[in-house]
Amino acid sequence: MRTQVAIVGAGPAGLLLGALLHRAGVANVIVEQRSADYVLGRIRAGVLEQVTVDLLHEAGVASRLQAEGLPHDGFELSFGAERLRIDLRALTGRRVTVYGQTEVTRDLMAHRAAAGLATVYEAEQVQPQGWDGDRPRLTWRQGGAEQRLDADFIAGCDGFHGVCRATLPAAALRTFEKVYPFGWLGVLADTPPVNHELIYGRSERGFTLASMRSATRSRYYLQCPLDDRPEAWSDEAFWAELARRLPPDAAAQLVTGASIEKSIAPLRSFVAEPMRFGRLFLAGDAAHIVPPTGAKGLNLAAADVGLLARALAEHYGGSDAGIDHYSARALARVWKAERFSWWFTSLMHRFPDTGEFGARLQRAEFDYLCGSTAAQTALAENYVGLPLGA
Ligand code: RFL
Ligand code: PHB
Repeated sequence: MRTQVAIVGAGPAGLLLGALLHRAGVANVIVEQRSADYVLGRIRAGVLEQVTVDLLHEAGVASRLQAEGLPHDGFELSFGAERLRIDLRALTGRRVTVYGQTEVTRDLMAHRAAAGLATVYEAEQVQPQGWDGDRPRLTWRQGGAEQRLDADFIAGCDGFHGVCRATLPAAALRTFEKVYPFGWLGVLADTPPVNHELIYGRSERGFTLASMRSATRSRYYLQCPLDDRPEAWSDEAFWAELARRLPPDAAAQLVTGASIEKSIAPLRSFVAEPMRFGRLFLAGDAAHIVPPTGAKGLNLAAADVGLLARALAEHYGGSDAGIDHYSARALARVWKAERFSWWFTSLMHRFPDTGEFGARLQRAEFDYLCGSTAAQTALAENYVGLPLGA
């Protein structure tokens, strides 16, 4: 088999890259190690920046998003019982859209199938090869047979645990990492959300986030110890703990019900530099991870592939400037999102090691936000997302 761009991974980064390249007339094949149902079963992001929504429009995959996505003009922070609304629209003129990663992925998969584009699922032992020369290719095993895809370029969109970054020689790569001493326990339930906008809450008992997927489906998170297990939490225990961490007037609105998903995610900041190695490019979680507090992970993945699709289309139009600048351009924006996600995580969580001094600094930061339009604007402009060229 031969194509122009071989994409590893059918998560949001790989699927959106495939759709954008197809729009630009660049042939591509996606090779994914899991089944489509497995990919759709992962409950992850919920908030899309305008840059991401614009890229989905550009790819021709935004009709359901436009009909069903919930535009949000603001969100709330709470510190104990105190609440502060961040008015995104008034502070930045922009908004975010609440639409689940599962739905984005489903729309991209349907679009890909309708366009007749090749996606190989359940590929075993995927290996990128020849990326440092001029004959890149992917090999994998399927049904006991060795398969091979020759390409001009390989796009590593295979997430944090993927094979592309792992294949690179250690000397070619610099990595930066911060692991946080807690995780997020998430619950999805078919109950109306506690508030019409998201609430990011700091309480004495730890962080909580009240989010949603629709007017009838809520998504909640609780900061939890790293060694906690979802099976250790009954639904009743989860709802009781959530009610203790939400501001009391929001907790009074809580509607409980059976959970339809419960999982724990560790929190990590990670960047690998550079994001290009000869004819191999990294994009999305394959190159960087942010803690979910700023809702930046999926949005960064979309921004990366927006830049990469443009760069590859330019290559086939005769200019290599885009692919030569891809890594530096993407990383400049990635580091700003890393900073913001780290800052927002640091403000809102209980840290076991910073004691009362750390807690007082968090309190002072919250008070500063309450009293300063400048501080609120800085938060809001990062939350709605920096422009693609930032
Ligand atoms: P993905 O989604 O991990 O997809 C990578 C794909 O590659 C496949 N793969 C391989 N395929 C072939 N060969 C191999 N050797 C392979 N190894 C792996 C995998 O099976 C998979 O299908 O990465 P991608 O596409 O870069 O997308 C990144 C996003 O998924 C991620 O950043 C977000 O989910 C992060 N995130 C959030 N981001 C936001 O923008 N807003 C949010 O509100 C938000 N909330 C979250 C989140 C992540 C969370 N968790 C669980 C980590 C909330 C949570 C709880
Ligand atoms: C979610 O709805 O899953 C969600 C929303 C905002 C975040 C993280 C996750 O910051």
